[in-house]
Amino acid sequence: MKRVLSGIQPSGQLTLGNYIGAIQNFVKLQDSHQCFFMVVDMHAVTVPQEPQALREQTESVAALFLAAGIDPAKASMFLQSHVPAHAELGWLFTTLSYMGELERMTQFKDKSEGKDSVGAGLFVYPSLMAADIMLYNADLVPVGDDQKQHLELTRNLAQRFNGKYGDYFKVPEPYTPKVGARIMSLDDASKKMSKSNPNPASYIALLDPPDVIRKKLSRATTDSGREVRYDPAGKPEISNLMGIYAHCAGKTVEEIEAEYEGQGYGAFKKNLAEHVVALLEPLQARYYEIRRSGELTSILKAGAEEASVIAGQTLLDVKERMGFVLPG
Ligand code: AQP
Repeated sequence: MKRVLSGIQPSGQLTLGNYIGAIQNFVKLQDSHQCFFMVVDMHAVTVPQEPQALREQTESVAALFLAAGIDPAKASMFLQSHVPAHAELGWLFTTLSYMGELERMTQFKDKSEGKDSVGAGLFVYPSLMAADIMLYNADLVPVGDDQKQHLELTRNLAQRFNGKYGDYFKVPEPYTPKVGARIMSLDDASKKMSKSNPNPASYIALLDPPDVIRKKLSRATTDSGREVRYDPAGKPEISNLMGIYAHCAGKTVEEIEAEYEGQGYGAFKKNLAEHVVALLEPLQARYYEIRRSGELTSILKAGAEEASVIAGQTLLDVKERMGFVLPG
């Protein structure tokens, strides 16, 4: 069975972008692949986090995984910090990484832009991400478009390791949705929708109540004109909303164009909100049930135990190949 690994940072409230770009595919892949899905809490601390908020967001992301349909009987689900091999292989991969290639990462440039001081963790985090994937020798990594550059680095590091120490790692492939791999901000279609955006009107959070969703979508910026037509270059804002519509309603963009021919943006946005609400309402109900049940702790413990078996063996193999003296 092919292996799948992916993770999401508990760096804010999960958004519809995270769901469409990544989580939806996690759920799809768990039936046919051996899957490992993590809440990457060690990545979240590469930017400042309040301890209480980090704890809450970490549990929230894990509960949202379950609410979205990840089944712990099919996929191992765990917190990154519960499997210490991630930090250890992360360090070894940092030593394999070059400053120049890390400096080229656009996410680092975006997140460090205009800041007086930037943590070193933010700079080396792509090496940790590479280690996350390599620990499970994953074949496929379901991610949104914004993570493709980090995955390219992962592929390079895997090949670099294999070149130096002999073939060991697979070279993983990204797995992205055809439409919706990059959901854009509701207030600015030149920026991706992001959970850490300080403006909540820029994203739909998976836990936004129905009325908040309706309000955010009715106020979402749209291009001038009134034609509901999919043209990401010429009409980026309406095309972004059409991508969201396509996922939530299970329709193609061509079907949506036909449905709204001659109707203008108003009817489209109103129905879009109802499709998003219909998708998220049952997910939210399951989420609150999961939080109340207290089952999360044991699911995460079991997931970390399953992951540790594979991660621990990889780490030993890597250290042996690199020339470390293994414990007797
Ligand atoms: N706007 C998006 N459209 C499609 N996919 C997206 N993803 C993120 N934003 C979009 C995908 O969701 C997963 C989450 O990855 P992450 O939590 O490690 O961080 P990220 O990619 O940096 O996502 P955010 O929401 O923008 O988080 P912050 O604000 O903390 O940086 C990835 O698979 C990502 O591609």
